[in-house]
Amino acid sequence: MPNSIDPTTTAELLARVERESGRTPDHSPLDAWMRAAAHACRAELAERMNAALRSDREAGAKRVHYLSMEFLMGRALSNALAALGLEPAFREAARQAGRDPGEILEREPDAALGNGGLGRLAACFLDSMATLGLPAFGYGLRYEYGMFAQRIRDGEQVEEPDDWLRDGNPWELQRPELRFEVGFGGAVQGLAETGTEALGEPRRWIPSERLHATAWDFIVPGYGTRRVAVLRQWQASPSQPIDLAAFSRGDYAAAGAAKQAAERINWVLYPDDSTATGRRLRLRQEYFLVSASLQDLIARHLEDHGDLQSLGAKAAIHLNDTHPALAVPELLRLLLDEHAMSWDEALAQCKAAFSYTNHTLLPEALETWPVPMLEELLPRHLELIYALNSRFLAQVRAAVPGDEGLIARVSLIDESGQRHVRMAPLSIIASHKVNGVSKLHSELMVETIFADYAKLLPHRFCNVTNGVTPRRWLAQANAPLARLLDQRLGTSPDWRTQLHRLAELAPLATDAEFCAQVQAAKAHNKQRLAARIEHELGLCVDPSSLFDVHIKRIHEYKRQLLKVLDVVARYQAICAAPEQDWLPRTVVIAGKAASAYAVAKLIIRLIHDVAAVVNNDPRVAGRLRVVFLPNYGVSLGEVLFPAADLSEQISTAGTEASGTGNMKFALNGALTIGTWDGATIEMAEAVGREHFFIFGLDAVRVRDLRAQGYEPRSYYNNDPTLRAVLDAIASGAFSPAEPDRYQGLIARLLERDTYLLLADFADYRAAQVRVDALYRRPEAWAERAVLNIAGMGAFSSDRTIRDYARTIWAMPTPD
Ligand code: 26V
Repeated sequence: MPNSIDPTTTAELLARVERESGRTPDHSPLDAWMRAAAHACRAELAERMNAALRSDREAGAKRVHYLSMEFLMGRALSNALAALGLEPAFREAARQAGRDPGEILEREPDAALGNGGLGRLAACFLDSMATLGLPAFGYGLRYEYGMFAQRIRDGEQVEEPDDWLRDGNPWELQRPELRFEVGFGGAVQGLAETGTEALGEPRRWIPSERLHATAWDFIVPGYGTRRVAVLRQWQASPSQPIDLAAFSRGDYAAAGAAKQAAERINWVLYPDDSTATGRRLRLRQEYFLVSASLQDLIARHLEDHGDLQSLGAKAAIHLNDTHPALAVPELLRLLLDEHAMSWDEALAQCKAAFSYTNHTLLPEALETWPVPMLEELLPRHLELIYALNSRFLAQVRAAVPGDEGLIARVSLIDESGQRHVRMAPLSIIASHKVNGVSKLHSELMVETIFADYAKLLPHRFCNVTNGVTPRRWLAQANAPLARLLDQRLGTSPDWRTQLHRLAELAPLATDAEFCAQVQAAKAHNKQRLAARIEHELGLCVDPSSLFDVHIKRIHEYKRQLLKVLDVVARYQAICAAPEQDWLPRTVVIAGKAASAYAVAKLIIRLIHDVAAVVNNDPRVAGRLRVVFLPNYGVSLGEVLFPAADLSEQISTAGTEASGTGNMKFALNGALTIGTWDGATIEMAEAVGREHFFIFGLDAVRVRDLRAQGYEPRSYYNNDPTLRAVLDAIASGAFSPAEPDRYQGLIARLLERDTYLLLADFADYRAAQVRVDALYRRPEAWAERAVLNIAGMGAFSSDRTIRDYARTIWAMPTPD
């Protein structure tokens, strides 16, 4: 990595800024600077992409194709500069023109083409695949509007469109030569007549609507290598952009209808709620993604290898959740109908190529599609799903005779009400491997939602625990800590690519000087966050207070509401004994609620109502502050994770599949208060459970409590602290203008409490007392912070990708 300033590169960059903006660099707008720097990186990346694709082709290399409806990439410039070794030249050029490099970087909008964990995981994976030199394509959609921008008005979430492409995207490379046709609707012509046996025969689908898919490439640099990964995002256009006959009649709506229908595909990312509205468009998006991607990879395979006999051996196709599961019938269709392969051979190729990751156990998030909708939009695919199903059920009947209950449960078709196709089973039976994303999640997956399939196909299921890229989440986000690691560990080999080297820090946990340096880095990051809070919200927070941070999508199972109950209890305790020596805390919460998720939105409102009361009460001044930072996303996360003292991971045990924020916090030296859930378990095991603040019921106890009949009201009756908290909220203590605003929310807790907040409340409070006590001993706290960092070596997405390469994709494992 060149760390010195290259004067030629600096001069080139200055010249580029001038050429692109038509003004001298000291007068060029910051946006022009950002774009010029991005274009400079893109030019270099395009060369590297070309070299990588050529050498992979010459080597006949196996490739992985990561199909995902979401890639939450965030900003790209800082990461690209670091990977290309251009950062010193960039800073120097900015300096010479009297510009602040940080301000230039801030001009770049986030590419927020994802909802949360699943989309960000895909982005970390691309970074690791590039860095490991694994030949890889990410395939997604080029959404015009990403995750909505969250504004807060009078304490309530307001969604605004995220118009991230408004000024163009300096990173993307349009590939007009990569164009494929994608059909919808119409009918299927029989080359043979229907009937079970004929279902595997080639048929001709005549779609009634034809769109074109064109590729836009975003090149992902690897770190410390010339290798790159390619994120290929599809853009739809109509095959007939204008109906001239309709235009001549003056019927402009009809004249432009095809164009509009095409443009809708790329319109906007769907939020992660399972509401039924607009579902048809979502299905069209999913099919558009998989059809274009498979046609692209088949064309490349034919160029490289001549025929499709080796498709499954040379192309790994990974389904990021079931959102791209239509790839299964689409690949079958392409092989059978377009490439004249036999049924058995086509199915064998599918199984060799496909693998599938499940990211949630929540039943409401398991995708199904109404049969009539599939029949209308994708008639040939529905036939193929039936064909797959009848063969699969025949095998099940042979293996387990006489169990029609089992047949109904494992069928690809849910016949319990209106008929639906179940997308997870479709993905399972056509894949060679199915994985969960943490040890606990993978165990629960085969014990609960996929229990029947796991009995029938025991070798298909496995675990690959998630990870995060240390380049973004440590090197880029936390410059002071990164510098310190460079000093202490050196850079050969670089911890940025060999994260297990963090283990070498463990002996330094008792080194007073090192601990002081770690604390100084933390203090710096807390100052930065405090400044951001003051700038955005006009709120002063004390950087020496304990920063207690809960950031993630707002979901009932993630229990932001439990955090609020804890805050209210603390508030009441301080008010009751103001003379006591309370440890000052700043509670920071951030996260978006899906637009149709009313309870999640109400929780955001409650956080604001509680914050308004707490932050304006002189009795708690200097001891408790509550901050909600709007518009949580990748870039805000890069400020929040490094500034946290305490990481809140408080989901009901058994509900958070893995979590990845938990890893980002610990990597940046925060201690975790959390339940025994997801990957937090493996983190605690790596660091030492005694260094975590674990509380609450574990997954087994959660199951048992539910089975024996959970009665939330008994906790209310028996715990005066809890009762006072719930009574205050329900009676309008935090919403005096509308006292019954939260009555329904509290009634839900008392009557049902699906996520067992009341059962875990007392133990959560007890754990928070332990947190306070440790924070009063800064050396002891710092020691644990260092041990946490030292234990995070295994949670690099490089390790995750090596696991996938070895156990699922059967690709040479990069070292
Ligand atoms: C659900 C839906 C439902 C319908 C519309 C679109 C949509 C989009 C996203 C989702 C949620 C997918 C599940 C998910 O994000 N799971 C998270 O995956 C992370 C990475 O594996 C994991 O760390 C989190 O624990 C898990 O909640």
